[in-house]
Amino acid sequence: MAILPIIIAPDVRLKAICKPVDAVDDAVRTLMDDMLETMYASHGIGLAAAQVGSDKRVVVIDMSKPEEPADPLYMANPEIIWVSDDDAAREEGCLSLPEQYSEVVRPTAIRVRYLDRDNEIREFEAEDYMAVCIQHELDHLDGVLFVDHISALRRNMILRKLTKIKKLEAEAVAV
Ligand code: GNR
Ligand code: NI
Repeated sequence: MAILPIIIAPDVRLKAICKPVDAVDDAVRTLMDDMLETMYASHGIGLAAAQVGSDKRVVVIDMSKPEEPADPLYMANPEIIWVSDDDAAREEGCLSLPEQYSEVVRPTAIRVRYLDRDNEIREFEAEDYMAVCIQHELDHLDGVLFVDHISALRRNMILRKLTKIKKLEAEAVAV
């Protein structure tokens, strides 16, 4: 397993439409394992392949609490096949937008279909925070970040802040 660098926005690699996997084979399982290790190392609850520079439609999620045993969920080619009529606003963060948070309005419940780590088709219904996390991760596969769901004013404020931090960090490395 390996911890991979997480791409920080703004970055064109976070805007790409990712490609479906043909099947969950050993190469995809290695990607999933590396993503999970990277996610745990960053204390995230989900990670999409695009965030570590892959163009695959692959997501990992673990919403277990720190004191609970790990409960990893591995998804390839996930699709949302049903959403509830009711929406709710919840605060979101993103490992690719460090220390930036905004309320995002999304359906409160969803049904998702995907290929699991053993290449088996599975589906289940999720609500509340799990539904938020799945929708957030699936957005990444289509180049969508949580800031794309908020006002342009607030989005640009966050992206400008990150651009500034990146510039300062690049200068610090250059010295
Ligand atoms: O770790 C994460 N926390 C989080 C909190 C609220 C809503 C979504 C998320 S996902 C995020 C990790 C991440 O960036 N996944 O793409
Ligand atoms: Ni994210």
